[in-house]
Amino acid sequence: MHTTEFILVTPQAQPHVAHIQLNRPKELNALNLQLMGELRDALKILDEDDAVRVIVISGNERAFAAGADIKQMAGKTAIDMLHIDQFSTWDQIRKTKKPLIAAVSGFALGGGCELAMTCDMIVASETAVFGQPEIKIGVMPGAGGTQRLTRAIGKAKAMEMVLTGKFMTATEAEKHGLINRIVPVELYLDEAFKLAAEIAEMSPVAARLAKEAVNRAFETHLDEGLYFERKNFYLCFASEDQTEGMNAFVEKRKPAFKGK
Ligand code: CO8
Repeated sequence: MHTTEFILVTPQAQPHVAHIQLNRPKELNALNLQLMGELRDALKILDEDDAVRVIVISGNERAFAAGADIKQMAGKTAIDMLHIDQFSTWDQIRKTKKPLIAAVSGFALGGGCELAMTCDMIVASETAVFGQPEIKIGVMPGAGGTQRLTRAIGKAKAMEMVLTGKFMTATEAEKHGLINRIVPVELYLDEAFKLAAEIAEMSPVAARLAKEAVNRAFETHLDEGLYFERKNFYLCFASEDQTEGMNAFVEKRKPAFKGK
């Protein structure tokens, strides 16, 4: 793994589970370009590492991430932003094949909320707050917030959050389907790792194909999504893990998945 300044990477935080911690605590993990580049590179390496099956991304208790780095963006013109092309980094993160779990405590705002929503699941501490407050600084969400938030919590709530910049508590976020669960703050990381461990026991082949298929639900019409799901379902039957998983069931034993 490369040396990183703004993230901490533990490839085997527990068996088959990697941990990336966003680590700019004084700036509430504001997502500057370097941090995002480090995150993209780390995810690519972990995605290619056969020993890793699930990746947990967290911040710290006070902040998952308080958004894009406003200080870095403040003086930029539209053409600067076009040349910087930061969203190609986000596009690559989105292509991560392994399941990503965001462990969120404290602020998940702007790009921080968008990063959590780019993950496949969100485990939140009871102190977590979610928001797209960009409107308050004269802009709007740019890394998928208008799309992912709307799909997750519905138009009315998403519109209100995006147009007023109001935050949503963890309790509201759970009620509206944005997150998987809320736990006391001292347990949020453990809970994310517990969920990761559960997924890491499954066939990595099936997990990859299933993740792709669930994501299609957001990206396409039902007909095409069902077609895509079916193709991936058939593809599972080309894996040794499928034979192992089904035989283990018949033989009443625990399967030993190999990711093949
Ligand atoms: N960018 C840069 N610095 C930040 C950011 C940020 N987003 N958020 C906090 N900080 C810094 C503060 O400036 C402060 O630094 P300093 O000590 O040097 O003054 C330090 O972190 C601590 O913050 P506060 O003193 O403000 O802490 P409070 O507890 O008083 O307030 C808040 C916490 C409410 C989270 C407050 O810091 C805040 O409102 N932050 C900005 C939130 C925001 O507007 N986020 C959206 C940013 S725009 C965006 O995300 C666009 C996304 C699209 C592109 C995505 C690409 C990555």
